[in-house]
Amino acid sequence: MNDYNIETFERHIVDQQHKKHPDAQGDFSWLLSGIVLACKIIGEEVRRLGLSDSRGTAGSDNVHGEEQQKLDVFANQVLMECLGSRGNVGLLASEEDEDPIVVLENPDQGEYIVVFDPLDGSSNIDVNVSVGTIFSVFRRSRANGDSFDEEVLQCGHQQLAAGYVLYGSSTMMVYTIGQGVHGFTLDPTIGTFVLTHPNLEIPERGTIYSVNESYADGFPPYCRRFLHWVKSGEDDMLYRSRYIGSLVADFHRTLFKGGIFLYPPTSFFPQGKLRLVYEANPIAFLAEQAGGVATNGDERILQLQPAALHERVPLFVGSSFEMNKLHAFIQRPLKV
Ligand code: P6P
Repeated sequence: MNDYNIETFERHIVDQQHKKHPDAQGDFSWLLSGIVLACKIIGEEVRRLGLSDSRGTAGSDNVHGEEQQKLDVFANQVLMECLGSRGNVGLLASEEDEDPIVVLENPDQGEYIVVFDPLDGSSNIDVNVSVGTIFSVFRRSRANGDSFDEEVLQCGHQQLAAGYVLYGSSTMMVYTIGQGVHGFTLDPTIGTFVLTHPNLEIPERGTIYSVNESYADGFPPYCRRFLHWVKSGEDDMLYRSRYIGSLVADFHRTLFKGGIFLYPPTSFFPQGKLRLVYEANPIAFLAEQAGGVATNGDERILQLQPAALHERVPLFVGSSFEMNKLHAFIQRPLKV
C-alpha cells in the first residue's frame, strides 16, 4: 500500500478550526465544505466548456449592465444552491445579484454570511483564460434596526474566512481563516482538494508588475510616477509586465512570485473597477495573511467601511517592497 497520507481540504479545515476554536461544533467546516462542493461543480463545467452548450452569453445583463456569460449564471446558481442548503448560512450576496439573499425561512436564523464573485474574469472564458470564484465569510452581526443590506456591509478585517478557486491548468483553492494561507490542488482522480501549498508566503520583493497600462493616461500622477520607476531599472531591478485581465489569476501569480498588482482609479472608473466587498476584501485578507500588503492607495483595504454592496475601490496589492515604493510616490506612509 502507498503511504497515501493526503491532507484534504475538509481535514485541514477541521484541524485549523480545532486549533482556533477547540470547542467548535463543525458548523463552520460544514459551511466551507459547501463552497468546496460548489467549486468542484463549477470547475467541471468550466473544464467541459468547449464541449458543452455552456459557452457564450446568457442573453442577459447582470445588475451592473454587464453582459452575463452562461457560466456566470450557472456558477451563481450552484453557489446559491450549495450554500443555501447548509442550514447555517443566513445571508448570501453575489456580484450577480442586486441585493443580498435571505436564505432561511426565519430571516434572523443562520449564523453566517457568504459573499462571492461566482466567476471572476468570465469575459475571458471563451478564449480559455483562467477564471476563478472568490468568496468571503462573515459572522452575522445584526445591530438593532439594521437592514440585511447593512448587515452584509462589514469591514474586511471582520472576515472569518476568504479564498478563491482558480480554474486554471489545474484547479486550485487558496484560502485563509486568519491562520496563514494554504493552497490545495484538486486531484481529479479522487475528486478531492489536496493540500499542496501549506503556509503560502508572498515574497518580500518581486520582479513583476501587473496593471492594464492601456488606461495609463487616466491614472493618478503618483501611479504614473511609480510605473516610470518600475521601468527605470533603478535599484538594479528589471521588472517584467504581466497582465492576464483575470483578477484571481493575476493575484495568484503575485502571491506565488511576488511583485505588485494594480487596478488604480482610471478616467473610466474613477473609483477603480474592482469591487470592495467580494473582490478586494477577500484578496486583501489573503495578501496580508501571506505577509503582503493591500491598500486603496490611501489605507488598508481591510479597514474600509463598505457603503454599498457593489461599490468599487482602487486596489494595490503585493509584496511589501513594491507596495512601500508605491506609497513613497503617494507620499503617504503605509498605515498597516
Ligand atoms: P480590465 C474581469 O472582468 C475583472 O473583473 C477582473 O477579474 C480583472 O482584474 C479586471 O476585471 C480586468 O479589467 O479593465 O483590465 O479589462
